[in-house]
Amino acid sequence: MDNQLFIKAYNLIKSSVNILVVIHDNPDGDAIASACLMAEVLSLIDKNYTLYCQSQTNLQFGFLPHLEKFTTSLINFNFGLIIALDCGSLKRTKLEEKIANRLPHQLALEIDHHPKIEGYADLEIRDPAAAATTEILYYFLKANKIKINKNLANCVLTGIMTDTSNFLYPSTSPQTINIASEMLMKGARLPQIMENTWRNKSIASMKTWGKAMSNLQINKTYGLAFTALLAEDVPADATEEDLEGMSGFLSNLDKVNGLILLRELKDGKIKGSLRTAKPNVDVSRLAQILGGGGHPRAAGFTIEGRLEKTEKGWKVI
Ligand SMILES: [Mn+2]
Repeated sequence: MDNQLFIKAYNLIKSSVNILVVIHDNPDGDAIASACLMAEVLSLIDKNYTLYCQSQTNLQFGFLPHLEKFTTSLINFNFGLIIALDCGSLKRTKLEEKIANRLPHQLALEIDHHPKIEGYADLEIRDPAAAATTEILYYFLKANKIKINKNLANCVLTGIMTDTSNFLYPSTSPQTINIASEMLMKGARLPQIMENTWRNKSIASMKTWGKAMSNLQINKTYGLAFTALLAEDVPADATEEDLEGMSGFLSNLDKVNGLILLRELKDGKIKGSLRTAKPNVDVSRLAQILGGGGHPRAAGFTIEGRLEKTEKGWKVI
């Protein structure tokens, strides 16, 4: 990527006062690690900043720096600079009105690895080939000669490990592995990251995953695997984090073009997750038709409705 763009971004940050860092709702490891990395950079140069996420950020990431600074509500919107990280689209910031109607002196910087949906930022750094937003942020640190301390190394590696599902997804490039290796040498703690992001499954989580596995079916016409979770299939004490990573795991199924996981949410909606391991299949196109989005290999959507089991499979009613 163009070093000049990263230098421009850092100059913009350095010349700004009162900065807002925002990530997408229901944040994943990459989004949270990206925000924590930016918070560390802003702390190192003594900037005033606010970390915002509409949803409560998961305590499992408590090992990352500045996690405790996240807020789910903003008192005002008098920020000089808004930095959106890993958001995919303006909609997922959950501040779309405020950002779209910001005052002319309020600038927006977007850093993301999702395919472009709309242009709203004054400065946009996007690389859909990057395995994680923290991978792009690594190049931001390098271009600006910011010394990578243990905190920054932990953030970069957490984003990479969670967004590639521990190097499982094809987005993992030779550079991704090189960066991960460099982060270990700079003090990132891989065992701690794995303990907190992968080896932390609860019994409710295992039971839900089991239910999704036993409901698996294959549509021979499209070579697609699909499965569904009704509201009653999910134990009451299961959290969103318990269900994280499930579709990625199910997509390990052999001899299919992809996987669709449908899950009834409590509010009368259905959440769909799409995954594929095939380089010639783009599941984000189907997700977009259904009002969602994502990457070619991993995408999702939310629709209104309930699920009903029929002879042929599942029907949305
Ligand atoms: Mn990401």
